[in-house]
Amino acid sequence: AGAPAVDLVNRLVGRHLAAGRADRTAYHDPDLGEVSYRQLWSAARAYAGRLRELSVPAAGHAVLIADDSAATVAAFLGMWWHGCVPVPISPALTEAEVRFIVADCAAVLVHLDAPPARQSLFETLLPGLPRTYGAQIRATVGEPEQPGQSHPVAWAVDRPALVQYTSGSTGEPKGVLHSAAGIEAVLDGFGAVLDLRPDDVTMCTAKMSFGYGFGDSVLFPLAAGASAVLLRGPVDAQVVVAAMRRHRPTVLFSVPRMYAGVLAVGAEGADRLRLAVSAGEHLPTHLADRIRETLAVPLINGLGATEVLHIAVATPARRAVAGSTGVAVPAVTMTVRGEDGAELPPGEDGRLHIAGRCVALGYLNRPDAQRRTFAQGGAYTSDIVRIGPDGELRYLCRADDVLNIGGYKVAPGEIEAVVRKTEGVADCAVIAVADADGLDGAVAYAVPAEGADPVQVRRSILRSIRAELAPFKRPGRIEVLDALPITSTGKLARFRLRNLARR
Ligand code: 3SK
Repeated sequence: AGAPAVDLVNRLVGRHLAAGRADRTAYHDPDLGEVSYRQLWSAARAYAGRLRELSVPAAGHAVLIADDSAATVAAFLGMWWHGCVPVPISPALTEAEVRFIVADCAAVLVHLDAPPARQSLFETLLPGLPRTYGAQIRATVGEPEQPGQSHPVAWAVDRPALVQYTSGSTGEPKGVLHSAAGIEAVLDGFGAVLDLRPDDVTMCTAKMSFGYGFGDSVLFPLAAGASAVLLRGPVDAQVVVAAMRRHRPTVLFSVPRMYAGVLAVGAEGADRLRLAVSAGEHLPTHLADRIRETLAVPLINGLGATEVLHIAVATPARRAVAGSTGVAVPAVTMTVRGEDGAELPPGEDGRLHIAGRCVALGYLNRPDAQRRTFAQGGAYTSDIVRIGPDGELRYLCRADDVLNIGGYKVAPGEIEAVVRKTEGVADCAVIAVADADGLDGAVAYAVPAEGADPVQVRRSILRSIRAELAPFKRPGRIEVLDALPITSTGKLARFRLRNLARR
């Protein structure tokens, strides 16, 4: 007998129709308004029908370059219905990244629903592949069923059902292969911690093309039969507060940097909030206290990684321990391990290792990185941590050079490469520097070429990073120096740059 199978579309949507919840709102879509579970189901079914018409091979990878919308979710579901593997990527990625990912996963289809300027760029960038432009969400109440195959595909639990790309320390994105078992595991794991109800209205400030947003705007609210508010376009604190005022969510998912912004703007629209969730980057204790006090709700601080699909370690909502990142969520085992992979006792610093069904199947086409990360029966998350005598996890720092800017993981080398090739630049180094809230931001230090005007060089760098880096990868500060500090062995003295940045 083969591996057991799970019908993802029924698990997330179909069963709400069967349970008489078809007309409940699944999404508050920025363009369409309220979209019901019935409409979502019909749109997914019709989208799967379109994939069949296009002869898209089942089991192939289908890249979604799309902003958040109910139509994007219908496309995800339609892909699962048809049997192909969604590969969501951000429309803000550079041309080179998009081209790399489409080739790396050997995409059989591209779903394009990006802002107009990016849309036409991708049109010319990606010739030759079948493409779709958004699922049709119709007013289906009382309308005949849209065409499409009648039953969604059942996914063998051990085969890839989703690919999420993550930045590596070299800057080359790595495709993480998730199984249907992994999806079920996060629903039973962090999903159980969240305990969403059908009358919850969730809102997540991270887009669903990133792991955190995918879980918070697709998996958890749909599995619970709740409704989710979607934010289209660039998301900043003003946008979040305006959407909170309008929709008055009961559960807010965000990252520490955005919480700091929301508190600064004045957190209106929080009157129905019952829970706030923070993850993506380290949450400093004083910011956690301010969030709890200002929003007046319990706060979950979580630690997740793309390699384990979502949050694997979290603080229980009702018990705040200063400085803690919490304990393993249900069905996850967390251990701290040394360089040799051996488990370390409480109190010792080491690499965080997660075991459980949420651990991904591995990386696409990266056997070496896969061997390093997926080992000892689980996966390493790139965090250096310690388990305290109370059994709670304390986050210490990252295990690699990757920057974490507001939850986005960015390789410093990627920013350095863009700055270095700017006219008039001789050298560059990028480091993370903590701001007044204790949150990391990227600072780029550039050295002008001989004879180049430093003011001009700074302007040129700003132009290149705007042209070549996605907004979330852009350094917040650019400093021009005569030379980069080096150690006695001739290496870059990052600690001296850090001291400079603090002055
Ligand atoms: O922090 C992360 O990198 C992350 C990744 C996937 C899902 C959730 C989170 C918080």
